Amino acid sequence: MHQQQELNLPDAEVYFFPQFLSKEESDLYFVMLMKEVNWQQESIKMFGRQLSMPRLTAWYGDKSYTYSGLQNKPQPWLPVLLELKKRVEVVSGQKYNSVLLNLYRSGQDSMGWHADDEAELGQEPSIASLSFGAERKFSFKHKSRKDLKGQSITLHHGSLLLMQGQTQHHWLHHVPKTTRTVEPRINLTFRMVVE
Ligand SMILES: O=C(O)CCC(=O)C(=O)O
Repeated sequence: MHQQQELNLPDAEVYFFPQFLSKEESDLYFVMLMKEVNWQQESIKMFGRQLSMPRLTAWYGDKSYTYSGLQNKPQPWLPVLLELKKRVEVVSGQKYNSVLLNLYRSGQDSMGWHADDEAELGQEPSIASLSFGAERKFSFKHKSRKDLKGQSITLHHGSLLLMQGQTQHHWLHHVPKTTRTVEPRINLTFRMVVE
């Protein structure tokens, strides 16, 4: 059995599996993902300017999906991604048909505050987030309740974070930049995109 912790966040359901994959398995997955994934440098329009996203991304799966204002045409599943999808589904008890991959090349790469609350993800999306490579801080803040303290956890090599229930309705999350020197990190978020 995987060791499981529930985060103490009101209006949310967040579970953390610190040792979802062993170090040896995670090392192998990291190398395969780095090599086999078709990493892209996407840009987003902000304040009338075209800006490079502060990370590389890739989208695989069965359905297209709008993310950060971009229409993502998925690439067909790679065997390594299907293998990881199956393993995550066993633990979460949920099914996924898509995965968004992020490659944080250094501490200067990041992900801004957002919620995965797009209509295509349904009412109570289950988001399964797998991490490989360098440790990075991952923080939550409530969308409306200023009386609630935010919370941060460290997502490390081989860990799994499961966000479900009302989490995306009430909470934002982000991966901040860091001035520490950090090695690359790969993150996979498995999702179920509905019509
Ligand atoms: O890199 C991470 O851990 C966060 C990824 C994320 O928030 C997302 O893909 O929506």
